Amino acid sequence: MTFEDFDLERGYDTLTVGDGELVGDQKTIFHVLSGTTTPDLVVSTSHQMWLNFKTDDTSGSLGFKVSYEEIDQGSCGDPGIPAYGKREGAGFRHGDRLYFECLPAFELVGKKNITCQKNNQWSAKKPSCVFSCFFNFTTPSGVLLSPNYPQEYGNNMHCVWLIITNPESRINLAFNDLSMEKQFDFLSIKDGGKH
Ligand SMILES: [Ca+2]
Repeated sequence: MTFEDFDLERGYDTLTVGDGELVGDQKTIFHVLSGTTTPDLVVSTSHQMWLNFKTDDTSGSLGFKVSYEEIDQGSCGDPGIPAYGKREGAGFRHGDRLYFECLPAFELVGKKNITCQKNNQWSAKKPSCVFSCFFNFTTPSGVLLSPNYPQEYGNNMHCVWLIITNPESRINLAFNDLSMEKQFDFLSIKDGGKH
């Protein structure tokens, strides 16, 4: 079972996921999910799994999109590849290990490698790749993101990026998606490398 979109009213609306056939059985609960935090995937111990979605009397949210797929006994399932990252190792079976790396300008947050354990669960979540707050770009083209994009950026940050291209060239900067709190958060762009 993998989570594609997930946004429930934090603390009030919940999706509970459990193992086996006994809906609501406390002993079989894998996760009680709320807000926007999800596991990479959930793997059952047998051929049955249950979901219990509960909302309170006010305030909705975007909701969720979860998909499931039948997999072999002895597999931990495909945990996916982090956005802006790479993965090595192809097996998802007991004892198999996956190695992760992030693209240049991204920092890996979490575990660099994870192992498929006997209980059909990975030893950890796959890591995420977060855009660095300081980076010098020297390639002819590139993409800059606010740290955590497309999630919200953090508080009290001060990031500096420098773009250095071929001395005979100029630089064309295009904005694809910009959403910042007016007046309090700034993005300044300067020419010539002097701040
Ligand atoms: Ca609600």
